[in-house]
Amino acid sequence: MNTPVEARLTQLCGKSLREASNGELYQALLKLTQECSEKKVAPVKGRKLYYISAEFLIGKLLSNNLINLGLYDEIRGALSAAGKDLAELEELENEPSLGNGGLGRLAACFLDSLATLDLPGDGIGLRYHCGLFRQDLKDGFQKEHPDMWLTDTGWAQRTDTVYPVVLAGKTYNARLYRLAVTGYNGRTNTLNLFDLDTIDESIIGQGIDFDKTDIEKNLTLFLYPDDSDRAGKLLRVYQQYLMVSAGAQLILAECVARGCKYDDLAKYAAIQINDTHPSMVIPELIRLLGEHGVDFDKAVEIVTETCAYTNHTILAEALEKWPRGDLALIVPQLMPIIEKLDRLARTRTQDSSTYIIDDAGLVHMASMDIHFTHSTNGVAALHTQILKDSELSNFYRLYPEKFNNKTNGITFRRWLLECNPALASQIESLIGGGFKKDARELGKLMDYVDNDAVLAKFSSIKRDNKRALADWLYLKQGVRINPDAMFSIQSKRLHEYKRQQLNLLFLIHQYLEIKSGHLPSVPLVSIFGAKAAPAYTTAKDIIHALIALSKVIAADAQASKWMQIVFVENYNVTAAEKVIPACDLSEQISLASKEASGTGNMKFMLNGAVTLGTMDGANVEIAERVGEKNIYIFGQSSGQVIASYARGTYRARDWYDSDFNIRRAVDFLTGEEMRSAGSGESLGRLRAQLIDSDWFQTFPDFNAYVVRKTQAMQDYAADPVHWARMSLINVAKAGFFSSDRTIEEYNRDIWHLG
Ligand code: 26Q
Repeated sequence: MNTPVEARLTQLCGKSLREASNGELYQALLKLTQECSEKKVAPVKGRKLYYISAEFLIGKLLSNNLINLGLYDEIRGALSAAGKDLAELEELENEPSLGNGGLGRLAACFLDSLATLDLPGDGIGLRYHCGLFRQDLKDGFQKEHPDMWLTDTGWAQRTDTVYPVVLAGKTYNARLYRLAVTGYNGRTNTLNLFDLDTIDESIIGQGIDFDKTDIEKNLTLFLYPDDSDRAGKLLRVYQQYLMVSAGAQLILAECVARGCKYDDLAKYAAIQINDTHPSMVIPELIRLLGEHGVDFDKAVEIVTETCAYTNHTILAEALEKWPRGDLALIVPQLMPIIEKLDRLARTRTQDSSTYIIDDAGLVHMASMDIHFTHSTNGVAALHTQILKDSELSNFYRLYPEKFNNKTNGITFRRWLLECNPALASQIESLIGGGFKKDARELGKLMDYVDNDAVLAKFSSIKRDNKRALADWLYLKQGVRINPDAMFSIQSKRLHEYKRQQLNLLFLIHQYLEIKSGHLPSVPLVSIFGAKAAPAYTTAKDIIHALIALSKVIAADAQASKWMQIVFVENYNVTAAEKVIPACDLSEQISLASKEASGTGNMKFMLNGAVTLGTMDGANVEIAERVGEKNIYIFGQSSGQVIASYARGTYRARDWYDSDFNIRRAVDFLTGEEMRSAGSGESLGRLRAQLIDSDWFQTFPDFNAYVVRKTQAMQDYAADPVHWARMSLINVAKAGFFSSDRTIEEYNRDIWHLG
């Protein structure tokens, strides 16, 4: 029997499903989804949200869209009846990696939730020709290659809309591309991405180097890697202004088309500024309103009422500050406005730490955001508290009413239904399908914590997922891992504050213990997935050390029975969907106070992993919900860390000198075994960096980490049923971390849409 959907698919193929090639089927499915999603575009009545972000890490869209449109099972069935495999078709899709990590993925989850909740909310961003670089780990070092993801046909549709944008006195045409965002059983919204027609991919040279001189050819060529050194980032300013100027013109055009007069913009639009990357939208809107006859004071009032700002970090080095000379060169039209805003801010406060332009002539983007938006939010309870108490305390004193928390969330459609269908259907068989729209219903799983049959089923799903990951890794990288071992996974950007080096030192310690006859309670497979910013030497040294250690262990017949290290090459959304469902122990081990929230922690929890973590970011809220018996917490508190930074007395060398285990592990880095598996130069640099600086305080938490991780391994080995119960409790308590809840809070407190 041919269903209407199947009939339409066949029609779009122009031949039977059996005769069609995978390529033809993929194109037909793309068309079919587009047709179906267009039917769900709904008119906007009241206020509409514009989420402006330099990054939208949306990942592959085929399965996601089929699930959200309710077509997944039907299409998969029809394909399989014709001898075709949906998973194979998915392989044909390039992943749009239009983000670095958490902030970009958060934006993608938010778009999914907005559409699912039937809220009018569109994204505004850039159509990078190359997303985050492709990572290659041959020879034990990270090499970067351009990620050419764009194909002639794709999800983002070219439009005839172009907006003029003036950069350094020259006019460029920003072309609008529109990508449909489908909600789960909800409406269709739009991700608006801007690009220039003149981009020239042939100017890419070695690796990800390219000719930096010609804006017309390179402006949207690359997504900028989250870089540790901020030098030579002028192109970032060009990109940011292209995005906000075209975005602001789009917003005004849409609102005017709906009947907005320029002075009632706030009734039609809410603009969320995703970190400081889009902050220039504030002066740009004031400038554009001015062109339409709105005077400066009124424009400031309108923009303040329309815009809100989200802070994603307390790392001082990541807060954007641009030399006024650079802005005067690239966006001279904004300088008089930024200067006026600075003078206006100074009439409100004598506190020079809150000025927009400082004595050195640096323009502080976050300061402009806090003064001239009506809301500043942090992304987890602890992070918001730290903003109020220390990082932004001077602003908090000035505007206590503007500060609020919005704990991050993740979309359960991608991070459960799509990536872990077996678990999703097991949950549905127990508590019904209501959790797909109302994640809090997962709490009903608590009725089964003592049900042995349910726990056994949970364990067997996890085992299957671990086997599937093992097969995938073998296929992709040729490594074989033991699916019966405990899987500990740390996958996230490589950064010293996230402390992959702490995990590294543990693994060295474990290896040395095994070599001295102290066997662990269970074999451990340690899986890493991480990209390092191309200019971030220490981060690259940590990758290299992990790979070298993995070789040392693999070459040792005794140790390799007990431990194995695998570095997943080119970790991205597609890899995350394979890795996360297979995890037993989720490593969330940042230095307390430094990880604003984390969202990987939520994805692992939702898929039944137990967290090993510090009291940082959203780990605190996870611990609160699952209870201390169902999470492994260790390490200094954020209060202790903040006090220690204030004292400035931390000396890594003292710990190295006085602690045998630390010294033994650190010295192993440059011992014979490691040097024969890796580069003496890189390993020596990492060892010196740890002893001479260790800015993110690995050593003080080392012993506590060893103790807690060893405990987790013992518990896992001793009582699998107990472990399954902890796993179930983690899933049951994950409901709070749905991005649907986060978006409802943004809407209730900040946006007031519809
Ligand atoms: C800035 C200037 C020049 C080049 C790059 C950048 C840049 C790019 C990306 C700076 C920062 C980012 C990304 C930051 C980020 O992902 N932050 C994470 O946001 C998540 C969502 O709120 C949190 O969960 C994480 O804790 C936070 O680290």
